[in-house]
Amino acid sequence: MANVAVIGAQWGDEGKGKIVDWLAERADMVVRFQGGHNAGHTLVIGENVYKLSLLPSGIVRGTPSVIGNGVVLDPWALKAEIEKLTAQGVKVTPETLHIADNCALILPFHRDLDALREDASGAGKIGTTRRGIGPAYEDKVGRRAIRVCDLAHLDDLGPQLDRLTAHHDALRAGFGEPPVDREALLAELREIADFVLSFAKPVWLMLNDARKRGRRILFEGAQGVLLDVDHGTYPFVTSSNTIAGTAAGGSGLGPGAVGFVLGIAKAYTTRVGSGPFPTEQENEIGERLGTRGHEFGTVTGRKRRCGWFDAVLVRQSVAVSGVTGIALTKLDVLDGFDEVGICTGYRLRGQVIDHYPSNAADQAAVEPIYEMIEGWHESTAGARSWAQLPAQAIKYIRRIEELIQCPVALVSTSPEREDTILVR
Ligand code: 2SA
Ligand code: MG
Repeated sequence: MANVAVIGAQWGDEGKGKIVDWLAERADMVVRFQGGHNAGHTLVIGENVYKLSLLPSGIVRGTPSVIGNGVVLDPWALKAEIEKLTAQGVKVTPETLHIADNCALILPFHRDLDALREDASGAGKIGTTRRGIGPAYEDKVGRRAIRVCDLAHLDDLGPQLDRLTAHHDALRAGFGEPPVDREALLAELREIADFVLSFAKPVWLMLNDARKRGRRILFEGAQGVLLDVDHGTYPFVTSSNTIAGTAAGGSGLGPGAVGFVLGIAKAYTTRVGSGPFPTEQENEIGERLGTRGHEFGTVTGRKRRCGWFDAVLVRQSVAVSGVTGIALTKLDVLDGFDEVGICTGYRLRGQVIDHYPSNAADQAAVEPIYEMIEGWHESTAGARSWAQLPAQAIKYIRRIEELIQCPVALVSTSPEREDTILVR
């Protein structure tokens, strides 16, 4: 089996957690390569539900798990998540968890800044998870970040800390906030340093070595392609590249390391946070999708916006992320609709277009063109074979494949791992 990268093909929450868990069994390692504890991956194993934000999903079953350099890491969130999992009976040890020593840290003032900006933005709000993700990436790219490896040298941070605090003090002053308390920050970091460092290493070495020995690596993407900082609905995006191309760079491997790219897409569309959403249904249809699909954020509990499947967007995700096959999830949520809609194109100021424009105003202005397909009244919940699917559901899947120009490789029909149909 080639290495697999699992990425979200929509706005996140496509059900990556379950698919990663399903694939983790066949992998020797699971690697997170971007994002931070803004992710929300839910795993249902028998009676137990595990909600992960930062840790790779492999951790629950004891598959060696890696947090790559492309991730921004909040040390306190890490500790809290490990403690929560430990209480659920999951063992997290330096043998099962490996953290890149060149990861940039999320610090308390990043979280503050994220919230201050969101609260001050009114209608221009991004709708972030308020975890400090954006500000932490800004400092990384601005060459001011404190990284995991620096935790071993807290007494020598001098000039780096000067640059970092000078930058934040100016920003904080703009919000009427006091300057960063350096001594308090250092004290907090000293307290948590050994805990984080116990998992830290140059994971690129470990991963390259694993590659040489033919170990199978599963790359676990977070969020989705439409939240990618370049390819997504900018500025309503997250602050990392979420496409499969990041799997290599975000973990310290060459581009050839990523073999099969599995894009996860819901059989309809959801979005949490602000920003354009052409197929959004602010009506009974959207309500019904949200209720049947339990569409609430894993991390923040926010209600997700819901709408019909947008084939234009998924086709674009397939292209920019190099998706080899799609896993279609939550098909059962569509059970019982008289008809289901698929967006096949857009109308923008009278012109028909077949892709999503880059400009934010154009993105907000497009009107979806729908193809309505007869629905099915049978239940698909828990179906485990193609033969158990109603004919109309199969028709729906085949039409999606045609429109997105990518085969559907898996269909998921419930949160349970076994309720998965392998199409080819
Ligand atoms: P941020 O916090 O800077 O990354 O927010 C920027 C945008 O990215 C969106 N975003 C997400 N969208 C869906 N799911 C995400 N993870 C959690 C989940 C979210 C939650 O799986 O449920 O619990 O609310 C996620 N993370 C970031 C975010 O909504 C902004 O639009
Ligand atoms: Mg999620």
